[in-house]
Amino acid sequence: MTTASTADANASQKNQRRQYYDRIAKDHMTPLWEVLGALVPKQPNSPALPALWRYADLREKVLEAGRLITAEQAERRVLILENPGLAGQSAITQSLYAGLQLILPGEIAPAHRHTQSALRFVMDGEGAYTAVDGERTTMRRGDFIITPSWTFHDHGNLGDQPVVWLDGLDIPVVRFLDAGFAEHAPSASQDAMRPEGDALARYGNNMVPVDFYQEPADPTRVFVYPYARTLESLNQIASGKPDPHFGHKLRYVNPATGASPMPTIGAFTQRLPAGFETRPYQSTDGTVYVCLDGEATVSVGDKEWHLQPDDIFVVPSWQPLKFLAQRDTTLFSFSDRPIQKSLGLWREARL
Ligand code: 1HN
Repeated sequence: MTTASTADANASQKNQRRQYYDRIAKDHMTPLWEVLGALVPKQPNSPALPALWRYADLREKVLEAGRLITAEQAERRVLILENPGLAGQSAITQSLYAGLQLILPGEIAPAHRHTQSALRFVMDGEGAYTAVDGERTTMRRGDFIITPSWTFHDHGNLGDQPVVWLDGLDIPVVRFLDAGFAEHAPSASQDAMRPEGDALARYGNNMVPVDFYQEPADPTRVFVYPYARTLESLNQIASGKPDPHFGHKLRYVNPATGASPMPTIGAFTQRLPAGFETRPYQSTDGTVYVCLDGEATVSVGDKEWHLQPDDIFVVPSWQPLKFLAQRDTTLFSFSDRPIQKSLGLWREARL
């Protein structure tokens, strides 16, 4: 056959296939062979993009929301941090949602519960509290607070400053599974059933009540991990030799089981000593980071940023990650690692 007739034959075959696809589409069928490579990629190829939010630049815009809508009107006054590769999906990674929540002095965010699990990471201001299933905790910068699935929670600000924290939720996971339920509590503020600090004293001090035995997948009763305690650990271990990929990195656990505090979201704290450069690292759990303290250069895939305190950035699945710390730098991070681990899907590459 001549080249011209081969081209004709190819064009005709393409045309026949296209017509065939159009016909079977009416029966809600579609050919696998056109999409197989995309369905089963050789390695993760997330549509989520590396992205950075500089809180110092965004703070005024967050506070502006406080003049446009009350916490009561909004139910939760939050600016969603939406991944630029996932526009319209209210997601920062394929599995996780993140947002900046503002609560002004005197305001309350009314009590409700939902099947979505949530974490709070306190960033700005003092005087707010979160109540989880009848116990309040005062929110301080760097505190990691959780509201496990189906626990009632409300927030309030008893102080004289705006308070802002980062919310992290497993909203996209629950949406994907069509397993979302929610309800309001009978009253806007939960009555205190236990004094502040009760859960931490009972479950968070290397002891548990004598008759308490927990199922491995149950969330922890410790719902606040105070930054003061995290700092004690980081400061103590920082004199040791840093891991080449992580520096000094710890994962938050349910102290009764050693598992992640919640079954869908894992959280981590990390110290990079001044002058330390990490080896490149990849993992399948797309991860949201907050720079709490210090100064570092981070590269995520083809992006590079100079990190300052309060910067938030996202590392999508399998994007190479590398840090160079100019000063002692403290990072908080969270991801869907516990889901991937429990399904046998989690992978990492230490380069
Ligand atoms: C929620 O309950 C909170 O309780 C924050 O503070 C953000 C985003 C979507 C759905 C529920 C909160 C939320 C949320």
